[in-house]
Amino acid sequence: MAAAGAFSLREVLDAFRGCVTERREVLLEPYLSGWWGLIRFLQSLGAVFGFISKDAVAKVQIMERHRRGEQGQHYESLQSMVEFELSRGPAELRGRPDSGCRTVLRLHRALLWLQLFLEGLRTGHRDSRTSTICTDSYNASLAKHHPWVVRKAATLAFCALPSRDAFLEVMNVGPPEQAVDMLGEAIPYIQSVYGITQELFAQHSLLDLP
Ligand code: 1Q0
Repeated sequence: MAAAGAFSLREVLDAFRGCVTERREVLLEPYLSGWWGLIRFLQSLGAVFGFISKDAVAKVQIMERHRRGEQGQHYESLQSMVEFELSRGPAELRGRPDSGCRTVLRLHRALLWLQLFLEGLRTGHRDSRTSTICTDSYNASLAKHHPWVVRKAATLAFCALPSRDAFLEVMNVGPPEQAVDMLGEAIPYIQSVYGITQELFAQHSLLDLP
């Protein structure tokens, strides 16, 4: 168990593993708790990443407000959320900047970045540059949804990333080889959450919510 406040990939892994039920539903409680773990890690990387973690915190908080709100029972899983928000009509949904669907869509897109980034770390060489892995993953995923100024700021921030070995170390799961094994274990869970969400959102034409 990691010390209080410290990042441990194990906890993030457990959270994403706990997301998918036997009926292939994605539960929001572990989903958001996985996000909190990632955010804590991002915050520990320093102020350069502040604008990114701020945005992620704001989005997770929107989701927590939904879950605590009067309609909280509909925010148990992504499936129940989609069903509930769509039942109010697609026009209403598209007009809401704080809907669960558009908020999760942002996190969902970031999850693709994470998947690519972790895969890049896992398969990278000892001396691979994390900033390059990160930029490549970003360009292949989130970048196409971001305006120029965000892309510029993000790419600049990536230059401040620590080396691959330092990264593997802060994962808090032991020596680098063990960290690489743990990544191999974690990635399929993240992929599965990503895949189910992608299918759900595609099925309901929610992949382009403004
Ligand atoms: C490790 C380096 C972290 C790099 C994170 C890459 C993502 C870059 C994203 C740049 C976002 C800029 C802030 C604002 C964006 C919003 O405009 C945008 C759209 O929202 P909206 O409301 O304007 O439509 N928001 C997003 O796209 C959401 C972005 C959330 C990013 C959350 C990233 C969380 C990262 C956690 C670090 C995980 C590293 C794990 C490594 C573990 C192994 C040691």
